[in-house]
Amino acid sequence: MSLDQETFQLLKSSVQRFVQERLVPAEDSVEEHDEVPEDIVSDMKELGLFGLSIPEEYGGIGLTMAQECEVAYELGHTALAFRSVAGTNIGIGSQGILMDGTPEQKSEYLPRIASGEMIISFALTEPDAGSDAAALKTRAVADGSDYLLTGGKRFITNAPRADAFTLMARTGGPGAGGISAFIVPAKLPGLTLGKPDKKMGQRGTKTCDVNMDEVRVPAANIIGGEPGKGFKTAMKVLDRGRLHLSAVACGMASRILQESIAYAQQRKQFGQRIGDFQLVQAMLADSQAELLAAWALVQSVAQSYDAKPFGAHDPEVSMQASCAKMFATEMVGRVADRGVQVHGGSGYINEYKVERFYRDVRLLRLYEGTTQIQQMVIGKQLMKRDI
Ligand code: COS
Repeated sequence: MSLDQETFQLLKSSVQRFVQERLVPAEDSVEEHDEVPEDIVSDMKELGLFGLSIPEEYGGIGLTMAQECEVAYELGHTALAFRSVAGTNIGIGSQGILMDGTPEQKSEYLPRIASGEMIISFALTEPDAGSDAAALKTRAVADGSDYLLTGGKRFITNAPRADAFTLMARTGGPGAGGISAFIVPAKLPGLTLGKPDKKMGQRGTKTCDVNMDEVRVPAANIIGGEPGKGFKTAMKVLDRGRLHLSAVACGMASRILQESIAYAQQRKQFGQRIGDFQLVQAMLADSQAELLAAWALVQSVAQSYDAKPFGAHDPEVSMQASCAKMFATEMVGRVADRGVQVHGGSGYINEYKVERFYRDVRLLRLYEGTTQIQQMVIGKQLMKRDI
């Protein structure tokens, strides 16, 4: 059950207000201290942001994908670290349980994830398995009614804050069919975290390695209760995540465009506003047109996503989600680059927001599948068409 339109519009305007009144003023503090303040995290929980995508029966808000994208677009209007705090609960951490979990797993975990009481991360990537996710090496060896997990995960978003992980490990032979998805509590003996990663941007976003040495996890924690299904669960989760990130990219492009227009309106050179020069207008115009195109694409793909049965794999929709991720994240890269250009020398100075947004958006083209992986997904699907 999704929210009715009127209630949804109220939620959307609360998020818009929250972004403008609470998050935007805290951007400099996040940049300086590399931390999202705890009182803001509490307010985000209160607003229901951690449970946007989780159905009401589990204590969430139960947005459709199209509605979730609209909220993600609003959250994209500020430093991306804020969204990231709730991002894995909304998306890649929780959705595997929601799509493929047993009724017991859903009722045990989803309410705590929806409220934000439990932070859940998604652990797929490893030092030798990034784009080639099916090559992951973390082993899960059966031992009575448990599995012993040994291996290392890399660049895991929210790992330093996580209470649990949706974690992919190999229970069977090589390739995708040998992978299972586990729910792994963070506080188990043998599970340790690496040092927080130092990143190019997105200060306040927390990532680190997760290392496991014979971590004992009950077999009952395999998502869906059946081994060998974890790769498909991960891919379905990523389809949804890719769409969510496309909406975030559009929101951030809109913010960068606003910053650029404001600068072009007040900065004077050669006796007039720089925005009155056609070469500056051309940059703004290109950004506006590309943003509109990307946002229309994201909304249309989100509707296709909502039209298929929840949790089912429709390769055409997966292909469309990859199109949205590729187009919107590449678009915001260009918009950020023009944003810096419109600001001239000031665009290279940290006190102007475009400098940090330029660094922040660079990650969007990398995580949850690089642009080249999206091209592969799209190309592979096109080659299956019977023309
Ligand atoms: N939903 C459900 N199932 C999917 C799927 C999807 N979106 N995509 C693929 N599958 C299934 C396939 O149907 C196939 O099942 P069968 O064996 O029953 O036919 C199985 O998964 C293996 O698929 P495929 O052969 O296409 O897997 P590949 O090893 O070629 O990998 C890519 C496909 C490259 C697309 C995948 O590894 C990928 O997305 N890599 C990027 C990982 C990523 O985004 N990492 C970021 C980490 S999270 S920040």
